[in-house]
Amino acid sequence: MIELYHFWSSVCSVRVRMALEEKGVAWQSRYIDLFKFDQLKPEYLAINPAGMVPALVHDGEVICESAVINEYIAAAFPGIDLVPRNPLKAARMREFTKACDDGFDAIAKLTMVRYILPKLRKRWGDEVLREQARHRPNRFLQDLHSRAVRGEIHEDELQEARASIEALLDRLEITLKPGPWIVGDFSLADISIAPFMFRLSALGQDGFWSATKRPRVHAWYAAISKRPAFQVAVSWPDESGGGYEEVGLKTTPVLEATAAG
Ligand SMILES: N[C@@H](CCC(=O)N[C@@H](CS)C(=O)NCC(=O)O)C(=O)O
Repeated sequence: MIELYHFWSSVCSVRVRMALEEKGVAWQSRYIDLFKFDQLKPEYLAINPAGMVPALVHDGEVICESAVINEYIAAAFPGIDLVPRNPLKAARMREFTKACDDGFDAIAKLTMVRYILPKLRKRWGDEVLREQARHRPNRFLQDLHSRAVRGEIHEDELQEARASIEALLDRLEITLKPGPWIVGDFSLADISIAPFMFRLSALGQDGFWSATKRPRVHAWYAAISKRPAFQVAVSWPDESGGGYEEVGLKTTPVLEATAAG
């Protein structure tokens, strides 16, 4: 029995849905609505005391952290190899995944101002949001949410976040030189960054990898968008409705992206 505690748009949840889909693993959905604060309810904290999604439960064993979960999925289930057998390539894959994890804060800041805060405000008043911010699972999220509600995430900070995303994408452009995937064969490295890029594209930031600016990243994103696992993983519905469109963002239609690629 495999259960995944996840949320439709959570980039880390998309990572794990992609890995499960690539492996063809059947799983049960346990939906944690981050806009209803399900992640902070005692019944979920009993599963993941960190109060974050995703969490995978396999035969009663809980595994947390998307990169760790994906390594587990890669090792525990038959099917496509998601970790290279070559130790050096495996090391390169982990280095790249770590760089993506380190880049998460920058994505979270851009996401906060354009998507999360506007969507939360449609459901809750600022008083509730201020209170919930205090209960967020870690210092980074507590600070991000409380400053967002107070309107304290300013353009200079967002500019810094964009610069750090540019640096990660520069690294990706160089890494992709031999291709076709990040470490040669398709691996968890590709899965670790694709959901970040889907989010950036929903935020209207796909100019970061236009064909002229970063041609290899452009071609790589077109190729990964065609993978059925990617399409399934990014298409999980917003179970409380509204999607990205509710706050004026576009969900890049996956099939259209495929046709364009
Ligand atoms: N390092 C963690 C990060 C998980 C994470 O930050 N999850 C976000 C959604 S993408 C979350 O659950 N946030 C809860 C909150 O904002 O209260 C992982 O890779 O799984």
